[in-house]
Amino acid sequence: GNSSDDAAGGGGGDKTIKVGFAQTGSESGWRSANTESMKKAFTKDKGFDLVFNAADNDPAAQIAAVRSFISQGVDAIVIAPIVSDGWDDVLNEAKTAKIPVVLEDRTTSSADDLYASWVGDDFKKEGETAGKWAAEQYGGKATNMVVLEGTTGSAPANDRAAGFGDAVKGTQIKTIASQTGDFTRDGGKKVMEGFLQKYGVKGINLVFAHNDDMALGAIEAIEAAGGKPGTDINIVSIDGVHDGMQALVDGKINYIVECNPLLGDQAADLVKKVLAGTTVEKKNFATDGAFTQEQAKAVIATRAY
Ligand code: GYE
Repeated sequence: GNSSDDAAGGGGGDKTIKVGFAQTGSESGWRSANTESMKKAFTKDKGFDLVFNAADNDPAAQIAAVRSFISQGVDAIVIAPIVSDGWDDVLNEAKTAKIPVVLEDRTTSSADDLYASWVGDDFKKEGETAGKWAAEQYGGKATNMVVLEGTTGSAPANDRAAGFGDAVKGTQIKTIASQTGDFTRDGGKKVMEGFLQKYGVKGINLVFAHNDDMALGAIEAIEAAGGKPGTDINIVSIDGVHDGMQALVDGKINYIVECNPLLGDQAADLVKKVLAGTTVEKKNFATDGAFTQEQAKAVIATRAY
Protein backbone atom coordinates (compact mmCIF):
# COMPACT_ATOMS: atom_id res chain seq x y z
CA GLY A 1 0.00 0.00 0.00
CA ASN A 2 1.01 3.61 -0.26
CA SER A 3 -1.70 6.20 0.34
CA SER A 4 -1.84 5.51 4.06
CA ASP A 5 1.79 4.75 4.86
CA ASP A 6 1.53 7.46 7.48
CA ALA A 7 -1.39 5.85 9.25
CA ALA A 8 0.70 3.69 11.58
CA GLY A 9 -2.35 2.02 12.99
CA GLY A 10 -3.62 5.18 14.63
CA GLY A 11 -7.34 5.61 15.13
CA GLY A 12 -7.61 9.33 15.62
CA GLY A 13 -6.34 12.59 14.23
CA ASP A 14 -6.51 13.17 10.52
CA LYS A 15 -4.53 10.15 9.47
CA THR A 16 -6.08 7.94 6.85
CA ILE A 17 -7.08 4.50 8.05
CA LYS A 18 -6.42 1.82 5.47
CA VAL A 19 -9.08 -0.89 5.68
CA GLY A 20 -9.25 -4.13 3.73
CA PHE A 21 -12.82 -5.35 3.35
CA ALA A 22 -13.33 -8.99 2.32
CA GLN A 23 -16.92 -9.15 1.02
CA THR A 24 -18.59 -12.49 0.20
CA GLY A 25 -19.37 -11.68 -3.43
CA SER A 26 -22.46 -10.28 -5.13
CA GLU A 27 -24.98 -13.08 -4.71
CA SER A 28 -28.11 -11.12 -3.80
CA GLY A 29 -29.96 -7.83 -3.55
CA TRP A 30 -29.12 -7.83 0.15
CA ARG A 31 -25.45 -8.07 -0.72
CA SER A 32 -25.62 -5.14 -3.18
CA ALA A 33 -27.21 -2.98 -0.46
CA ASN A 34 -24.59 -4.10 2.06
CA THR A 35 -21.68 -3.36 -0.28
CA GLU A 36 -23.11 0.08 -1.05
CA SER A 37 -23.55 0.81 2.65
CA MET A 38 -19.94 -0.23 3.35
CA LYS A 39 -18.54 1.84 0.47
CA LYS A 40 -20.49 4.89 1.65
CA ALA A 41 -19.22 4.51 5.20
CA PHE A 42 -15.54 3.89 4.43
CA THR A 43 -14.85 6.95 2.26
CA LYS A 44 -11.81 9.25 2.05
CA ASP A 45 -13.99 12.04 3.50
CA LYS A 46 -14.57 9.95 6.58
CA GLY A 47 -10.88 9.19 6.99
CA PHE A 48 -10.63 5.81 5.26
CA ASP A 49 -8.75 4.29 2.38
CA LEU A 50 -10.85 1.24 1.49
CA VAL A 51 -9.40 -1.79 -0.28
CA PHE A 52 -12.44 -3.74 -1.44
CA ASN A 53 -12.45 -7.41 -2.41
CA ALA A 54 -15.47 -9.54 -3.38
CA ALA A 55 -14.66 -13.26 -3.35
CA ASP A 56 -17.48 -14.48 -5.62
CA ASN A 57 -18.71 -16.81 -2.87
CA ASP A 58 -15.44 -18.81 -2.85
CA PRO A 59 -14.19 -19.34 0.75
CA ALA A 60 -10.59 -20.05 -0.34
CA ALA A 61 -10.47 -16.86 -2.42
CA GLN A 62 -11.84 -14.89 0.53
CA ILE A 63 -9.13 -16.21 2.86
CA ALA A 64 -6.51 -15.38 0.19
CA ALA A 65 -7.88 -11.81 0.06
CA VAL A 66 -7.49 -11.46 3.83
CA ARG A 67 -3.90 -12.77 3.59
CA SER A 68 -3.17 -10.17 0.94
CA PHE A 69 -4.57 -7.43 3.22
CA ILE A 70 -2.19 -8.64 5.94
CA SER A 71 0.81 -8.55 3.61
CA GLN A 72 -0.21 -5.08 2.38
CA GLY A 73 -0.04 -3.95 6.00
CA VAL A 74 -3.55 -2.47 6.22
CA ASP A 75 -4.56 -0.84 9.52
CA ALA A 76 -7.68 -2.95 9.99
CA ILE A 77 -9.56 -5.75 8.25
CA VAL A 78 -13.32 -6.16 7.91
CA ILE A 79 -14.69 -9.55 6.87
CA ALA A 80 -18.16 -10.80 5.92
CA PRO A 81 -17.27 -14.50 6.21
CA ILE A 82 -18.85 -16.62 3.45
CA VAL A 83 -18.78 -19.72 5.65
CA SER A 84 -18.40 -20.01 9.44
CA ASP A 85 -15.59 -22.56 9.64
CA GLY A 86 -11.97 -22.39 8.57
CA TRP A 87 -10.99 -18.94 9.87
CA ASP A 88 -8.65 -19.78 12.77
CA ASP A 89 -5.37 -19.75 10.83
CA VAL A 90 -5.78 -16.48 9.00
CA LEU A 91 -7.33 -14.75 12.03
CA ASN A 92 -4.28 -15.83 14.03
CA GLU A 93 -2.04 -14.42 11.29
CA ALA A 94 -3.86 -11.08 11.53
CA LYS A 95 -3.48 -11.18 15.31
CA THR A 96 0.26 -11.84 15.02
CA ALA A 97 0.54 -8.91 12.60
CA LYS A 98 -1.42 -6.79 15.14
CA ILE A 99 -4.11 -5.97 12.61
CA PRO A 100 -7.53 -5.85 14.26
CA VAL A 101 -10.39 -7.67 12.56
CA VAL A 102 -14.00 -6.53 12.65
CA LEU A 103 -16.58 -8.99 11.36
CA GLU A 104 -19.66 -7.62 9.67
CA ASP A 105 -22.82 -9.49 8.67
CA ARG A 106 -21.94 -13.21 8.99
CA THR A 107 -20.25 -14.79 11.98
CA THR A 108 -17.48 -17.38 12.29
CA SER A 109 -17.09 -20.41 14.53
CA SER A 110 -13.68 -19.06 15.66
CA ALA A 111 -13.03 -18.15 19.29
CA ASP A 112 -14.08 -14.64 20.36
CA ASP A 113 -10.51 -13.52 21.04
CA LEU A 114 -9.58 -13.91 17.35
CA TYR A 115 -11.58 -10.82 16.33
CA ALA A 116 -12.24 -7.44 17.89
CA SER A 117 -15.96 -7.11 17.27
CA TRP A 118 -18.91 -8.11 15.09
CA VAL A 119 -21.89 -6.20 13.73
CA GLY A 120 -24.78 -7.93 12.01
CA ASP A 121 -28.28 -9.31 12.26
CA ASP A 122 -29.76 -12.00 14.50
CA PHE A 123 -30.17 -14.83 11.98
CA LYS A 124 -31.56 -17.31 14.50
CA LYS A 125 -34.24 -14.85 15.53
CA GLU A 126 -35.07 -14.14 11.88
CA GLY A 127 -35.63 -17.87 11.34
CA GLU A 128 -37.75 -18.05 14.49
CA THR A 129 -39.90 -15.11 13.41
CA ALA A 130 -40.47 -16.70 9.99
CA GLY A 131 -41.20 -20.07 11.62
CA LYS A 132 -43.63 -18.63 14.18
CA TRP A 133 -45.63 -16.99 11.44
CA ALA A 134 -45.63 -20.18 9.34
CA ALA A 135 -46.71 -22.20 12.39
CA GLU A 136 -49.64 -19.82 13.04
CA GLN A 137 -50.77 -19.74 9.42
CA TYR A 138 -50.22 -23.32 8.30
CA GLY A 139 -49.23 -25.38 11.32
CA GLY A 140 -52.77 -26.54 12.09
CA LYS A 141 -53.22 -28.43 8.83
CA ALA A 142 -51.07 -30.95 6.95
CA THR A 143 -48.54 -28.78 5.09
CA ASN A 144 -45.82 -29.99 2.76
CA MET A 145 -42.91 -27.57 2.92
CA VAL A 146 -39.80 -27.29 0.77
CA VAL A 147 -36.79 -25.28 1.91
CA LEU A 148 -34.42 -23.22 -0.23
CA GLU A 149 -31.30 -23.06 1.90
CA GLY A 150 -28.64 -20.37 1.80
CA THR A 151 -24.97 -21.10 1.16
CA THR A 152 -24.01 -24.35 2.88
CA GLY A 153 -21.91 -23.69 5.98
CA SER A 154 -22.81 -20.00 6.16
CA ALA A 155 -24.00 -18.60 9.49
CA PRO A 156 -27.32 -17.29 8.14
CA ALA A 157 -28.17 -20.65 6.50
CA ASN A 158 -27.32 -22.56 9.68
CA ASP A 159 -29.01 -20.17 12.10
CA ARG A 160 -32.16 -19.48 10.05
CA ALA A 161 -32.70 -23.23 9.63
CA ALA A 162 -32.27 -23.77 13.38
CA GLY A 163 -34.57 -20.88 14.37
CA PHE A 164 -37.30 -21.87 11.92
CA GLY A 165 -37.04 -25.54 12.91
CA ASP A 166 -37.53 -24.69 16.60
CA ALA A 167 -40.59 -22.57 15.84
CA VAL A 168 -42.45 -25.16 13.73
CA LYS A 169 -41.65 -28.13 15.96
CA GLY A 170 -44.81 -30.02 16.91
CA THR A 171 -46.92 -28.46 14.12
CA GLN A 172 -48.24 -30.21 11.00
CA ILE A 173 -45.64 -28.54 8.78
CA LYS A 174 -43.53 -31.27 7.26
CA THR A 175 -40.27 -30.65 5.39
CA ILE A 176 -40.46 -32.83 2.28
CA ALA A 177 -37.27 -31.48 0.65
CA SER A 178 -34.47 -29.05 1.50
CA GLN A 179 -31.60 -28.00 -0.73
CA THR A 180 -29.19 -25.11 -1.15
CA GLY A 181 -29.85 -22.42 -3.74
CA ASP A 182 -26.72 -20.52 -2.64
CA PHE A 183 -28.67 -17.33 -1.80
CA THR A 184 -29.04 -16.57 -5.55
CA ARG A 185 -32.12 -16.02 -7.68
CA ASP A 186 -30.87 -18.52 -10.25
CA GLY A 187 -30.09 -21.10 -7.58
CA GLY A 188 -33.56 -20.71 -6.04
CA LYS A 189 -35.18 -21.10 -9.44
CA LYS A 190 -33.24 -24.25 -10.35
CA VAL A 191 -33.80 -25.96 -7.01
CA MET A 192 -37.52 -25.09 -7.11
CA GLU A 193 -37.78 -26.47 -10.66
CA GLY A 194 -36.41 -29.76 -9.37
CA PHE A 195 -38.87 -29.82 -6.45
CA LEU A 196 -41.79 -29.05 -8.79
CA GLN A 197 -40.78 -31.83 -11.16
CA LYS A 198 -40.71 -34.27 -8.29
CA TYR A 199 -43.78 -33.20 -6.29
CA GLY A 200 -45.85 -31.08 -8.69
CA VAL A 201 -47.55 -27.78 -7.84
CA LYS A 202 -50.21 -29.69 -5.87
CA GLY A 203 -47.65 -31.59 -3.82
CA ILE A 204 -46.06 -28.47 -2.32
CA ASN A 205 -47.93 -26.09 0.00
CA LEU A 206 -45.19 -23.91 1.42
CA VAL A 207 -41.71 -22.64 0.52
CA PHE A 208 -39.33 -21.37 3.19
CA ALA A 209 -36.59 -19.46 1.35
CA HIS A 210 -33.55 -18.39 3.40
CA ASN A 211 -33.49 -15.15 1.39
CA ASP A 212 -35.69 -13.07 -0.92
CA ASP A 213 -33.62 -13.71 -4.03
CA MET A 214 -34.22 -17.46 -3.83
CA ALA A 215 -37.93 -16.78 -3.22
CA LEU A 216 -37.96 -14.63 -6.37
CA GLY A 217 -36.34 -17.49 -8.31
CA ALA A 218 -38.94 -19.90 -6.88
CA ILE A 219 -41.75 -17.57 -8.02
CA GLU A 220 -40.46 -17.82 -11.60
CA ALA A 221 -40.31 -21.62 -11.36
CA ILE A 222 -43.84 -21.88 -9.87
CA GLU A 223 -45.30 -19.62 -12.55
CA ALA A 224 -43.52 -21.57 -15.30
CA ALA A 225 -45.07 -24.75 -13.87
CA GLY A 226 -48.55 -23.18 -14.12
CA GLY A 227 -48.94 -22.47 -10.39
CA LYS A 228 -49.82 -19.26 -8.53
CA PRO A 229 -47.11 -18.27 -6.04
CA GLY A 230 -48.60 -16.90 -2.82
CA THR A 231 -51.86 -18.78 -3.41
CA ASP A 232 -51.27 -22.35 -4.68
CA ILE A 233 -47.90 -22.39 -2.99
CA ASN A 234 -47.28 -20.01 -0.11
CA ILE A 235 -43.86 -18.44 0.36
CA VAL A 236 -42.08 -17.05 3.40
CA SER A 237 -38.61 -15.52 3.05
CA ILE A 238 -36.03 -13.35 4.76
CA ASP A 239 -34.30 -10.02 3.85
CA GLY A 240 -36.87 -7.39 2.82
CA VAL A 241 -35.00 -6.12 -0.26
CA HIS A 242 -36.99 -4.05 -2.72
CA ASP A 243 -37.85 -6.82 -5.21
CA GLY A 244 -38.90 -9.11 -2.39
CA MET A 245 -41.14 -6.43 -0.86
CA GLN A 246 -42.66 -5.79 -4.30
CA ALA A 247 -43.47 -9.51 -4.67
CA LEU A 248 -45.03 -9.39 -1.18
CA VAL A 249 -47.17 -6.39 -2.19
CA ASP A 250 -48.11 -8.25 -5.40
CA GLY A 251 -49.34 -11.24 -3.37
CA LYS A 252 -46.63 -13.63 -4.62
CA ILE A 253 -44.82 -13.88 -1.29
CA ASN A 254 -46.85 -14.23 1.92
CA TYR A 255 -44.46 -12.97 4.62
CA ILE A 256 -40.97 -11.49 4.80
CA VAL A 257 -38.72 -11.17 7.84
CA GLU A 258 -36.39 -8.21 7.54
CA CYS A 259 -32.59 -8.46 7.63
CA ASN A 260 -30.98 -5.03 7.72
CA PRO A 261 -28.01 -4.75 5.29
CA LEU A 262 -27.15 -1.14 6.21
CA LEU A 263 -24.26 -2.01 8.50
CA GLY A 264 -21.58 0.28 7.04
CA ASP A 265 -21.71 3.17 9.53
CA GLN A 266 -21.62 0.82 12.50
CA ALA A 267 -18.74 -1.15 11.01
CA ALA A 268 -16.77 2.05 10.35
CA ASP A 269 -17.45 3.28 13.87
CA LEU A 270 -16.24 -0.02 15.32
CA VAL A 271 -13.03 0.09 13.26
CA LYS A 272 -12.25 3.61 14.51
CA LYS A 273 -13.00 2.70 18.10
CA VAL A 274 -10.98 -0.50 18.03
CA LEU A 275 -7.97 1.30 16.53
CA ALA A 276 -8.30 4.04 19.16
CA GLY A 277 -8.29 1.43 21.91
CA THR A 278 -11.86 2.19 22.98
CA THR A 279 -13.72 -0.75 24.52
CA VAL A 280 -16.47 -2.05 22.25
CA GLU A 281 -19.12 -4.73 22.54
CA LYS A 282 -18.09 -8.05 21.03
CA LYS A 283 -21.48 -8.51 19.38
CA ASN A 284 -23.60 -5.70 17.96
CA PHE A 285 -27.06 -6.61 16.67
CA ALA A 286 -29.05 -4.60 14.12
CA THR A 287 -32.83 -4.56 14.66
CA ASP A 288 -35.14 -6.25 12.20
CA GLY A 289 -38.89 -6.10 11.58
CA ALA A 290 -41.22 -8.40 9.65
CA PHE A 291 -43.96 -7.74 7.09
CA THR A 292 -47.28 -9.21 6.01
CA GLN A 293 -48.62 -8.27 2.56
CA GLU A 294 -50.68 -5.43 4.08
CA GLN A 295 -47.76 -4.10 6.10
CA ALA A 296 -45.52 -4.20 3.03
CA LYS A 297 -47.98 -2.00 1.11
CA ALA A 298 -47.71 0.62 3.83
CA VAL A 299 -43.90 0.80 3.89
CA ILE A 300 -42.64 -0.12 0.42
CA ALA A 301 -42.39 3.47 -0.81
CA THR A 302 -40.20 4.56 2.06
CA ARG A 303 -37.74 1.64 2.26
CA ALA A 304 -34.07 2.63 2.06
CA TYR A 305 -32.99 -0.37 -0.06
O1 GYE B 1 -29.73 -12.81 3.85
C1 GYE B 1 -28.58 -13.01 1.80
C2 GYE B 1 -27.16 -12.77 1.45
O2 GYE B 1 -25.43 -12.89 5.13
C3 GYE B 1 -27.43 -12.00 6.00
O3 GYE B 1 -26.46 -13.13 2.62
C4 GYE B 1 -26.61 -12.24 4.80
C5 GYE B 1 -27.31 -13.04 3.72
C6 GYE B 1 -28.59 -12.44 3.16
O4 GYE B 1 -26.76 -13.38 0.34
O5 GYE B 1 -29.46 -12.40 0.91
